[in-house]
Amino acid sequence: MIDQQLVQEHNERLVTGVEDDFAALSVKLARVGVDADAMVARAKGFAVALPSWGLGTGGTRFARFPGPGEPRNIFEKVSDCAVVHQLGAATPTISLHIPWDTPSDPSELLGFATERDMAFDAMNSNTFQDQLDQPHSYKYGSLSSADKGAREQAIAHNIEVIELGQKLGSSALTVWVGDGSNFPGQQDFTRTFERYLESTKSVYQALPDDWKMLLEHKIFEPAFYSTVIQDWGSSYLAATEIGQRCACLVDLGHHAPNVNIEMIVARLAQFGKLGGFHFNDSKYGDDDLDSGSINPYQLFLVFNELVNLEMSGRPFSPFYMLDQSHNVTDPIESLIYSAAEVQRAFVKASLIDREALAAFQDDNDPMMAQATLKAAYNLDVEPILQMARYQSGGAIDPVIAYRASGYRAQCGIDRPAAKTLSSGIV
Ligand code: AOS
Ligand code: ZN
Ligand code: ZN
Ligand code: ZN
Repeated sequence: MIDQQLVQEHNERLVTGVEDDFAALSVKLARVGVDADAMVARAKGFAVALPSWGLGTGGTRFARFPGPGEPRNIFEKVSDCAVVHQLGAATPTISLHIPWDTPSDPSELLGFATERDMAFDAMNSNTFQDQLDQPHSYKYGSLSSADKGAREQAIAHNIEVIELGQKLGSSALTVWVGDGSNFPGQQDFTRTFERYLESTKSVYQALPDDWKMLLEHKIFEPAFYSTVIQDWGSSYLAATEIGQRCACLVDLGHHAPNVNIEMIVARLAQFGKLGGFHFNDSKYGDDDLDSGSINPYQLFLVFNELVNLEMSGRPFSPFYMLDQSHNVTDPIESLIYSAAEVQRAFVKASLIDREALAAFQDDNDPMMAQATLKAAYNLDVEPILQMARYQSGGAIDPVIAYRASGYRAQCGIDRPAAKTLSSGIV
């Protein structure tokens, strides 16, 4: 990890300015009855999980351009995650992808993570690609495959992921499958969905009582004509059929262009089936760009719904994770920055005057209703985020502190990369 002394010196240089900005913002917020310290406490309580696969440079189907000092195994990934959390103070957990990051000794990995104050979040299974030595191929599907052997293999894999997760202190399984078809007529929609339901029900039977199973839908890709769980409707139907502890996971990049994602969030929340999120941003498809980099207002509107749900008093504990592919940035920097963007949306959404908003809605006053949202969105809450990081022992400006630490350069020395021309694939 980074020498805490360095972080402290960084903070000492900046803290007076932050205190001034925070004092000014506190006065401003007090005028509308908001306690800035309470907002700092809320920001400090916010957490989003890091994806174990997000620490290396991603890639596209065309190429991958690795950076220096990339983590070569799950231990190095956990080390990098610990740095992200040390500086950004918003990412205390890691979401593992199996088998990409299967530990040979789970208790050793748990110990390694615990020493660094990191814990494990939802587990991600992978039946969208074949592994060496696996008897059945997923070329034509996994949990919904017409091939019984492939289905059974996919079920067994998911159960193994649950069992591994139990050893690591996780409490959720996220299931995303690429199952679908590329040609009209290739698959019977109904029979395929029936097979998917039957398989996921078998996985659910192995789910511990205190676990959640999260179904992640995606409109297309890798299948380009039809996808089994292509939308929130299919996801909701499946989650409802499967059982009470099964819920839907919303990845922001998995929708048709212009879809009103925040309304999907509201619908799922209203009927108790909102299980979690994969945060990222996109302009065209499942671009997996950094959260808030393209459409921060949408992110804010999603959090408006989430804060609404929280305030409603209904049971609320969705799993949050960043699901991004970092192609041109240092993944550590992107993850630090993205987590703060998600946290920013959360804080801004917490500032919405909900009583006033409800009154404008009931008065049919669209101008003032949207202005109420914008009043919160347009506030610069950076001093709240800075104060939260400072009080949590993180860095006031985490990306600057990270660069000054020379961590990446040191990794470049400690983790010599194998000389291969690596190609493609996220
Ligand atoms: C795929 O598009 C999904 O976003 C999944 O969450 C997937 O498991 C993850 O992105 C790793 O590839
Ligand atoms: Zn995802
Ligand atoms: Zn995706
Ligand atoms: Zn994505």
